[in-house]
Amino acid sequence: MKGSPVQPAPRTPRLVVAAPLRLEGFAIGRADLPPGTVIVRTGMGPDKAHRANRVVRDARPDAVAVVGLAGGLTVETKPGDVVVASEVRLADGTVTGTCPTAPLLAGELRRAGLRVHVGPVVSVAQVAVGSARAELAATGAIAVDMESAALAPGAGTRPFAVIRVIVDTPDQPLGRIDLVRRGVAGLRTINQLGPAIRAWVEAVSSRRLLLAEPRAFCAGVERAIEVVERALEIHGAPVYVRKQIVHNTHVVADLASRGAVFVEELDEVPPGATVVFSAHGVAPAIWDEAGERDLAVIDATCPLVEKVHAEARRFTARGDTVLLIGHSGHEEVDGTLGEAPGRIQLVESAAAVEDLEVADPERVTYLMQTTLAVDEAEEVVDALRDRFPAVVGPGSADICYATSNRQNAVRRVAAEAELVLVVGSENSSNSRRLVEVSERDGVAAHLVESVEDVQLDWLKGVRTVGISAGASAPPLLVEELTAALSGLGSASVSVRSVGSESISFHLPKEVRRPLSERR
Ligand code: 0K2
Ligand code: SF4
Repeated sequence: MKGSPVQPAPRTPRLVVAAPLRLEGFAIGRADLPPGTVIVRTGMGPDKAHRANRVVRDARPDAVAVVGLAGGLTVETKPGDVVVASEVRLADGTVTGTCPTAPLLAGELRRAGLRVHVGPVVSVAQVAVGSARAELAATGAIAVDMESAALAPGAGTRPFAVIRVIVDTPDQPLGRIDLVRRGVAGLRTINQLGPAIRAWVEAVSSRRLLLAEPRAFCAGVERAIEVVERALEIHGAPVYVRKQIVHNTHVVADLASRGAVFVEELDEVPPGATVVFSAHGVAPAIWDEAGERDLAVIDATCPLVEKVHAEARRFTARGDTVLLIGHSGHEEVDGTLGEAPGRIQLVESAAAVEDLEVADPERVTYLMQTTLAVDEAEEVVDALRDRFPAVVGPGSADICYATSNRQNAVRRVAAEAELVLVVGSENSSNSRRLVEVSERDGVAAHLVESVEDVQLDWLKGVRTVGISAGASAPPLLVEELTAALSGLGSASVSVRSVGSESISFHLPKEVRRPLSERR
């Protein structure tokens, strides 16, 4: 009987767990680890760990994890917390191994309900207490053990992880009674690490990573961020910003750490203060309110959003029925609708077109939110044309260059990938559209704020991953994601480009010359 050849089931990568102490080995051995896992008890201290590397290598691992207890070095690391090493170092600062997948493991462990820290782990030859701990902490290490740095070379180029459970800290040293109580609690926590380690191992594979180009920051977002940065430089902190300057939690947290104060409404801004309006634009009523409160406004509205506002003013002024294709409740939509309250109707879908009531079907104009999915918006326009043959509008030109370019690029990678990851925040319209267009092209796709949001089971059996980022997502987050995925096995990273972008926008006059350039 003819038939396609039977493919052998993919082999689960072989994990070797190095556990220094017998009790640590026992605790992780009872965890839910992948079948075939080899546990090597290395013995305590760097010399024994170093000798154990031969046993680790002889087990022919596809991935190596060091699991055990450790001491915390920072005030944030509490007994019972889990530390996932970003790198392992000797006391003299020599880095013996890096762990690029640490944020992936940390995310998995946090979702399992554990308190997790990611950072350098330093390995010492003798138990460090008192001032020795303080000196180690001053190097930036967050935990101390005696074996991990010596075990890193045993992993070679294979995926390598170090997961340690904290039993003592500088302000909570181990007394005799604590030793037993915290030791037992720590071993119980080690026992809970199994599912995350299993997911990590099952995600180990060689992979192709395809970067969609363009991706991440657009010109309007770069401008908006620079407006806040320059306002801080010129006026000093605090500078108030109405709403999130762009819809990205990392951008907002970074600017907040530098003195920007984000408010929902203008009544939270002290009279006479400086306030920045976000990239998404505001209704004229907000400008009026700012005037009444004597606020100094710096407008970071993207010029391409402002273009749609101008169209709204022009078309309503000439008496057209204006239809705005967009998503209810989005700030940009609120701003555009506010140009002519009650005279612009929102249309959210093709299905909603039949319910529209217009005064004169011969005088209907439509506009669009700048961050819609091009294919969905075209469906709405087709429905409008069917119902109102005389309708006029911008085609899909209100959807900005950055939105449509990122959609074209993500479709390009989706055509080759089994999984698409889009970096962006949940409330970012354009980022969410990138996920949706990928899904409509038949590919599994997920929106992630950062590496830690990537669930390792998404990667199981996946050999080609497409990566993009919304217009409000910092490029650095894409680099971090690519680095973490590359740590799961040999990876080839290549770009799939649909063209480059060279657009930039002038800054508002209020911030064109920052303080540092003034005499
Ligand atoms: O995509 P959204 O409109 O939700 O906004 P962000 O994620 O902030 O992206 C920047 C676009 C701002 C205006 O179009
Ligand atoms: Fe401007 Fe488009 Fe960027 Fe929005 S996504 S800020 S409209 S360039």
